[in-house]
Amino acid sequence: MIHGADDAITRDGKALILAYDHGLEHGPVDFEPVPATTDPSTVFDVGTHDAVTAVAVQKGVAEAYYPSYEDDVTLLAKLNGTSNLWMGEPDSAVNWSADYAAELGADAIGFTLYGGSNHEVEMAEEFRQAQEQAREHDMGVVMWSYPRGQGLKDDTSPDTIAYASRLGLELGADIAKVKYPGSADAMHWAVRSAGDMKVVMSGGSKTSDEAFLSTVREAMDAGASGLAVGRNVFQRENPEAILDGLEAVIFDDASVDEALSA
Ligand code: FBP
Repeated sequence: MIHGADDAITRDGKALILAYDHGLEHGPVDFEPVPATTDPSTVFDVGTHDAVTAVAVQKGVAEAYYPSYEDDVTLLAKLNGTSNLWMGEPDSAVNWSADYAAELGADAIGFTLYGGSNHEVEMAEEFRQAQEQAREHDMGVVMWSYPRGQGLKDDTSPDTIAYASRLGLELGADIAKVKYPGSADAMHWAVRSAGDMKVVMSGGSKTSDEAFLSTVREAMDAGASGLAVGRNVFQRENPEAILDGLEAVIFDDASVDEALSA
């Protein structure tokens, strides 16, 4: 971790990353709740909300849509990703380099590591190359740290998530994005395990406003540095309203009740 490398994708040291790589990872099925989100412009428009510190997309979406948003949106280049059609042991193709992402104007890279997968070793080596290239361009490095694979019984247990965040520190990320381990205590352990590196919570499938804001509040109280979220924002008819609430919780330390009326 290099102090300050993540400045461009944080505000007051906190991050609210809007993830929109679902078209690759899950397929267009994720756009069905709000069909307009099939068009990347719709989600880039959401990404211009003040609360959003970066928008994470894959190469093709960045190439085609980011040029129209470069003044209003901070680009986080999600370098690897694989479709849901892949049925093998968890793995992720590297679809673009940090060099090319820098050329397109990205301020940070995102990279998935499936610790525990039979492909962990190759993925870590690919991460090494991306991380070192990102350093040359002073880009922030965000690890989607998702332990999963044959050897793993429970991919959100407290120890697994603490290990996930620790992998980010050990391998040189500035921020690790981890699944919520189910309790404030477990999240606190994951944050402590990461030393000085920032840990953000992953959004997950859509829940109610109150349930979602409560979990984010818990994560923040446990020391998280924010959130990386997709469906819980773009699958809402009014994504701006939940972003207002998230902004209150993450940046203004608001309670859930205050955030619900933000
Ligand atoms: P959500 O907030 O919608 O869960 O998105 C976060 C994210 O990491 C996306 O970047 C990615 O597309 C997706 O989750 C992958 O989820 P999974 O591999 O668990 O299906």
